[in-house]
Amino acid sequence: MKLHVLRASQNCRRPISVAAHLELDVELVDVDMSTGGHKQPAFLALNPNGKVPVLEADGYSLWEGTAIANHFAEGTALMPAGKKERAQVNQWQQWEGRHLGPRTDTFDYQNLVKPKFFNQEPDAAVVEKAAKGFHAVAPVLDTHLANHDWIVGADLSVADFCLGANFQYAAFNGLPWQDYANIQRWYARLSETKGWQSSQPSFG
Ligand SMILES: N[C@@H](CCC(=O)N[C@@H](CS)C(=O)NCC(=O)O)C(=O)O
Repeated sequence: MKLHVLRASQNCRRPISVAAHLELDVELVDVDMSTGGHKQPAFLALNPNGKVPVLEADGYSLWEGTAIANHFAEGTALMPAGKKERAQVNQWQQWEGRHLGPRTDTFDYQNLVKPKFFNQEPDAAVVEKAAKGFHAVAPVLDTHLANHDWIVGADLSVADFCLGANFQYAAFNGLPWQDYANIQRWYARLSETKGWQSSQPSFG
């Protein structure tokens, strides 16, 4: 299987970290976005959205990082067997995609990507709006983690990797997460896992 990626992206970190944790035989293929590699016909045949990540497997392709992460996790210890727990994995992933991710993405893009790749200043108004949005949703996760070591049940699951990607640059992208001690402790726990350590991207 080939996983086409931009290693620095939080969307790609989700399936990359799960594959690394499970030691799956997945070849990472770096897509050169600077030359539009993701808009070429061969790439668009795999993912008509022209975005990474996309999995190229035997006879099929799969896009959306969380969907790929779940596909990898299926049938392993990272995907709970119980119906209730699987629904909770789904719940947190949906919440991440809709409420948390857009806010953390903004910090990555405005404070890291724009200055480094486009030589542009962050847009202060956009960052301020994202900070407000982040503070509106982060307490939900922080409160949950006050009495849970992991996102779902008692064990590490694919949900931890999917949510963890939101915080991969929090130490230096200006994300205002300082007051969320439970998120920080959980993220430190995730950072000790094999999958997280062996998928650490270098930004740039
Ligand atoms: N919802 C998608 C988002 C994928 C996405 O936005 N990927 C970015 C990299 S982080 C991309 O390929 N952008 C290129 C473009 O939009 O032209 C996922 O979670 O996989």
